[in-house]
Amino acid sequence: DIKLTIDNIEVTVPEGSTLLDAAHAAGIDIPTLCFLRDVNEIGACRMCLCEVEGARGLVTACAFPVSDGMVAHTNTERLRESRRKTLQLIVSDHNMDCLACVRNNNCELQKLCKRYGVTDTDYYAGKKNSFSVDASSKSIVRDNNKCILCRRCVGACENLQGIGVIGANNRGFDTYIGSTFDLPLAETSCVNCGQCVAACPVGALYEKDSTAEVKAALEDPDKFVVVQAAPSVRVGLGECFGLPIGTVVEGQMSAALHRLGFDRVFDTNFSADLTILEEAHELIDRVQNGGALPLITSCSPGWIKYCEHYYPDLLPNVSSCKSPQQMFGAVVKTYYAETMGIPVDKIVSVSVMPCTAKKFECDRPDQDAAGVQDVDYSLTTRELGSLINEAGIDFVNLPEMPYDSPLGDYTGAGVIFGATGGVMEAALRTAVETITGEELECVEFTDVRGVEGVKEASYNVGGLEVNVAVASGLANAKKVLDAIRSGEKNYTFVEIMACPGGCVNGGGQPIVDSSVRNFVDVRALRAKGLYELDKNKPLRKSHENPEIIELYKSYFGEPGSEKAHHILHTKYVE
Ligand code: HC0
Ligand code: SF4
Repeated sequence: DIKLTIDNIEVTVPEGSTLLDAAHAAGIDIPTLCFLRDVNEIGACRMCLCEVEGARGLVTACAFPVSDGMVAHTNTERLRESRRKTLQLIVSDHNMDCLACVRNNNCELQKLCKRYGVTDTDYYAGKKNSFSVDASSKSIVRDNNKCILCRRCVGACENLQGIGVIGANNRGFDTYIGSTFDLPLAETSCVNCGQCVAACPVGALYEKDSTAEVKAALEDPDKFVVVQAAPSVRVGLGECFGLPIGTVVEGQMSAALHRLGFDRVFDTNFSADLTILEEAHELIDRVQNGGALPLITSCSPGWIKYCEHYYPDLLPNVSSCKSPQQMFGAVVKTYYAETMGIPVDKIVSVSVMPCTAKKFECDRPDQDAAGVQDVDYSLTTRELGSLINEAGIDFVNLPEMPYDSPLGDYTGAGVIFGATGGVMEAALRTAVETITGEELECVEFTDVRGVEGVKEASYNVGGLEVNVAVASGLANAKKVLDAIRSGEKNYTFVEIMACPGGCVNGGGQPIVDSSVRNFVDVRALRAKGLYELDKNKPLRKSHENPEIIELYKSYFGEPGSEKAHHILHTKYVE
């Protein structure tokens, strides 16, 4: 351990800590802008400069290792003046269009300007850069007029996802963040994951907003507007209303969606259960009949696009199952429309997802079981938060409401989809019972839980050796995919989620300030909420969901039936 003094307080911290860590341990928040742990550790923005007695000049706290007996100061007038200057320089080349900004009130630059009393936005008045906004992508908008060149987005794309389609172009005053050859984002290999959006401290990156279209549908008396909400939204949405990270707000969310005027409020967890029936069937079929193995999950649209760009040779391994979002949309416009006698062209199908890539997924080809798009609009958790806020709904104090039935009931297996390893565990619960014909003694497959980037396990299932791997974050997925490609690993079943930690940490979830994200594991806190929900469910295996049993009995017949294939499965493009 190391003992040091920060702002007249004695602190003891583990070896290897930086001054930023040590100050945090002492309850002091040193301001940062470019530093995002494990994403961008370049020590470039100079916001975190501090004084260390005996050191030459000021030090960058985010990178400076502490040592025994060190004496540091984080809040002297010299430092405050330096931070003011840094901020003044940034805002002098920023369009300061705060009122029209999606990050108004949730912007790290705005917060720091307030904290250091920077109000003179033209202190260094002069030429400002002016950029056109890149709205080419179906998921992400890039507005360089707000960019502060912190490079957190660049780090997210490169280090978390291993993609690196955005980087700094030009030099000096002309520097801007863009794609190679300045291509529109839609023409690059961007997979729409939104990890760059979640990393952005300001309003330079945000999702393509679909709230106007959804509000118009809700106002239209001729439309029957249904909504489904993804597993992870219920452990993220509360953050939009000041609740602690990972708070479960399932019942409040249903109540809010009803109040917003949706005609039916359904649950993607239901179709997660449905996905398991189809995917477990596909797995068993491939194992027994010599199909392409490993089978790889298909529910994460960022991962699908990545596979199409970088591993097209592995597309035969990817499950043909549509994602739960798309299965839901397909079931609403076929089974539900037919059973309830609602004309398909009256139905507007909306989803709420922790994801930006789901917007892209809605528009993919062969996602139109009833001849029209399965899902019409996909909103992020943040967009739903803004609709609820605009409606003046007192979210935190809302009396809880259940989800509508049918298509609203789920088992514990469906809800854990949102955490990395959840789809694997849910599939194992069903596949193992199907193969062995015996009831599982313990439904918890803890080897595949947790936030590690790559997890592996082996199970003996009725004499059959089943090797599984789970990867989240595309840089981690790459390791698993390369091992499959080279033949080094012999997996039976592989789960891949594009975002690190899975959907709970999706690019559409509420954005967590770096001053928090640098010190807590947001992924683990949100995942905990999902596993709690699972634990408290009376039914924890997808094939025991009574609404799913009924759906097969009255409509699809068996998992993998011709009708199921037509409605619930899809193809990919090489
Ligand atoms: Fe997910 Fe999904 S679990 S991708 O991670 O599989 O976005 O939460 O809705 O579709 O269910 C996201 C989350 C979903 C889907 C489900 C899957
Ligand atoms: Fe990179 Fe994902 Fe952002 Fe696209 S959406 S630029 S892949 S981080």
